[in-house]
Amino acid sequence: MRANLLAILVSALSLRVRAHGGIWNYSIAGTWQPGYFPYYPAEGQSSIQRHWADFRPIYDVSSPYLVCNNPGSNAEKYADIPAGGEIKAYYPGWPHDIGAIIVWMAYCGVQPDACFSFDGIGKHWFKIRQVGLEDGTIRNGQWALKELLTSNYTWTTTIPTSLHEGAYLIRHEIIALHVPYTPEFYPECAHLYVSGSGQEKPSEQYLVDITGVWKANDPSLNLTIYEEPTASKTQWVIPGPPVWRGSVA
Ligand SMILES: *[C@@H]1O[C@H](CO)[C@@H](O)[C@H](O)[C@H]1NC(C)=O
Ligand SMILES: *[C@@H]1O[C@H](CO)[C@@H](O)[C@H](O)[C@H]1NC(C)=O
Ligand SMILES: *[C@@H]1O[C@H](CO)[C@@H](O)[C@H](O)[C@H]1NC(C)=O
Ligand SMILES: [Cu+2]
Repeated sequence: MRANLLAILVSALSLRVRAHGGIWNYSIAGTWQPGYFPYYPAEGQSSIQRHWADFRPIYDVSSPYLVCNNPGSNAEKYADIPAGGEIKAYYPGWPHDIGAIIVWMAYCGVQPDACFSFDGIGKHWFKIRQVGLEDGTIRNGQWALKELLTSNYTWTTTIPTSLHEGAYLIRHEIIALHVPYTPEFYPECAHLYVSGSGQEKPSEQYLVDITGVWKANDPSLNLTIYEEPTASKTQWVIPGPPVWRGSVA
């Protein structure tokens, strides 16, 4: 019954929302974790993922929804992962092949449930992985999103081994660049508790406020991939701070 309803809902909705998407599930240190499903009522769902309303992108770079999507309200639970562990994000499909994927974290606090009282606003966020244009030209080259399309719509990230233990938000962000002068941001967040003996935290130079990190006039974001001189460039500068990897490889 529920499965049928889901099938009907998804096929009806896909007519309108085909062009967009988001993360549906995570595999965390080998354990499968359902995501929050935006087209069901929040009631009855239990997920490590913060709530999001629909598959549409965020356009406004100063919107609080850029942090953990709209509305970005709390998950119901968190997942345990050791520092150095792997997190895989599964998308149910992805339609765009030009753009970057950036994975971020923010420290919520020492208690395992600290993210339930942390809104993610402020200078707390650091990158742990970023992939933009890997090879070729802006118009036709190998982008992170092309890699996503040929990897079972799965994006794998390792939690830095030396990261101090504690509760963290993890935020996956797709930046799609196929619409001229209109970058699309697709963020989703999940609650984690990272364990381990690591002692490191990223220093100031790695930390940013998400509502403020992107500039609407940044030439890496406000561009058209279809016209010269941009189309045939072989470099695309990934905006924002450097990636924090910690001192242990
Ligand atoms: C994946 O997430 C979707 C959406 O929340 C959910 O319907 C499905 O049951 C999940 N699959 C698994 C294996 O957890
Ligand atoms: C591809 O991803 C789906 C989840 O979206 C998963 O159920 C399936 O096992 C994955 N296949 C492979 C080969 O990893
Ligand atoms: C983006 O670039 C276009 C074309 O150069 C320009 O007209 C527009 O004002 C720019 N937008 C922003 C927000 O800077
Ligand atoms: Cu789209």
